[in-house]
Amino acid sequence: ASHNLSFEQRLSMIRNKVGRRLLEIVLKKQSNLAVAADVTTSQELLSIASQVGPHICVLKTHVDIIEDWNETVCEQLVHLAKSHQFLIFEDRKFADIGNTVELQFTGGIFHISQWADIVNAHIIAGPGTIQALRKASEHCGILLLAQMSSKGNLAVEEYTQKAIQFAKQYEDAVFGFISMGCIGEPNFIYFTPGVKLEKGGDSLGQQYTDPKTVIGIQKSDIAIVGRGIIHASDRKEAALTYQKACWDAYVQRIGK
Ligand code: 5IU
Repeated sequence: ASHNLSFEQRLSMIRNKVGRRLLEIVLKKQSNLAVAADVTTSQELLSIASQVGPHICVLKTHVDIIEDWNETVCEQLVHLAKSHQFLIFEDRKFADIGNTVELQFTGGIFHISQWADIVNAHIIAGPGTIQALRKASEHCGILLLAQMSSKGNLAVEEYTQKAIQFAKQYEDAVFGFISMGCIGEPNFIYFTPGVKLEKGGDSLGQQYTDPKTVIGIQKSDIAIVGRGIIHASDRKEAALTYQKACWDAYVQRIGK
């Protein structure tokens, strides 16, 4: 499936309000860049959020790898998200039965439902996972994993199609996918991880594609960049470079 509509044209097509808010931010900041902050201390997480904040639409977190997470850190992160205008995407990849997912989403020591704007879910356990997330918070938009960037992953063909089917069924809550590009209709938003200006991968199966290919050719919407920015000597400058590369690829694709 392929379309050539702009973010402006798609805004009113998105059913979920977090999805619409995301496109408003994307347009206002001219940024379709998400940064993956895979770091292990709250100090690093917060410093990344303030360094790259002006250049991103989304900050993707893995709170369970932060060794000193607490409520104050959470408040500071939310504050940075408000002042720099980005959404917080907790990459929790919920995958259990609905009842367990509800507890994981709302409880534990992270209380993800209280601060995350976006979370994602595997479809392996069936629609109950989505139902639980939707029931627990109407403030949090959901992305479904339809494809993955890692070598040998099983999210292919029929599995991908099933994710699309689930998304359509829960379009009030699900506003997009983790996928390698545009795999469906313009009323969903496509997020792609495994993005880096230098092609290649890592020693554990990650496979990188450059922004131009991801946004321009594979027609994804939001590029998720982790180590390409996190490991740069100047993260702010790297974020600006990626912001421009991703936005230019979008503008070229749309033909404006
Ligand atoms: N991530 C992937 N691939 C996937 C999914 C998630 O890389 O298919 I779903 C996450 C893992 C990490 C980030 O948080 O995206 C990519 O980071 P690097 O750009 O550092 O590889």
